[in-house]
Amino acid sequence: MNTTPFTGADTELAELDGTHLLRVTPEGGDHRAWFTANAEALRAAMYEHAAVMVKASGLTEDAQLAQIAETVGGRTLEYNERSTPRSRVTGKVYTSTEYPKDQSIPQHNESAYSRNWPHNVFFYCALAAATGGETPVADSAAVLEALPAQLVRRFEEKGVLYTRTYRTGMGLSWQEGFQSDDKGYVESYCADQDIETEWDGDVLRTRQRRPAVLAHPVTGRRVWFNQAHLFHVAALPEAVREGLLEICGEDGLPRNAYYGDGTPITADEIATVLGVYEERTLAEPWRTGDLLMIDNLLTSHGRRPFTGDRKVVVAMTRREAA
Ligand SMILES: O=C(O)CCC(=O)C(=O)O
Repeated sequence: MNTTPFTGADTELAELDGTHLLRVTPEGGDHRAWFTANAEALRAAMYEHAAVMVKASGLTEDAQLAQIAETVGGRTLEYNERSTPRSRVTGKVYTSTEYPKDQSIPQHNESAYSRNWPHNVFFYCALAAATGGETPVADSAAVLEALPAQLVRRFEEKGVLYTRTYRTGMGLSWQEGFQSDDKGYVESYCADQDIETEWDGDVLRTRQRRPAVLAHPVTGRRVWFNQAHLFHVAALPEAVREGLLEICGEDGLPRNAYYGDGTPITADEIATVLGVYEERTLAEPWRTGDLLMIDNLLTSHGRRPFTGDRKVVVAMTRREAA
């Protein structure tokens, strides 16, 4: 693919086992004019390298992230069909996942369990942590290539079955997951998205089958694109897993993953997937003012633990015609 050149910026490529991150440092001046002039170059760089970090982006307000995301990525999305806690900051700009600072967030492609996954995700670092808190990336095509062929074949043939139990006080409630208090709306959304539902009073169980591997609509690259390793009960720390299984039973876990035909994915298979991600993960330190933009199909992202205060906000986009 031909890379469109940037104007008014220095670029530098970081690479690790097939994962790329292009650092772009604008020369300064009017940041909106720079993003507008370089929108095509940024899109081309995301197709080529999957992840682009604009250092010292010139953004000073959270709301500006939505403007940049629209200029570069297209229509900004609401965070619907949620799987993690996030809060709206302003408009369609949200906090990144609000997990305790001493925990990592494993690599994942945003909303891969949903049909409405974003094409691009834009992260703006409004405040860098004292230590840690990187948002690592791992190339989804490199991950696919590195996984054992038999495992990929099984996942590709069967797909992934995501199961969820929404209840208040353990994981997300259905009201938070679907951003509505209206059971009728949730029913029609789920029917429309091929999500099976089962109500038990105010507890909602859902099941949805989704592919494990996709082809990128523009580059054609085949990518590992699922959240089986995030949803699977084996991904939880042992004490949490044992506790949850005792309280909820396997059928009532806040979330879990199986092969698409309902057969179990083993803990060893999940460990293999997590190991392959780990080896291909590139973590660029944040400085306040940096902006990371990713192609959500071509790369996963996660979060490293951190100390001190940290604020990273997110905007997600979809291109109309892809
Ligand atoms: O806070 C971050 O850097 C990213 C968190 C994350 O993985 C997410 O919000 O999906």
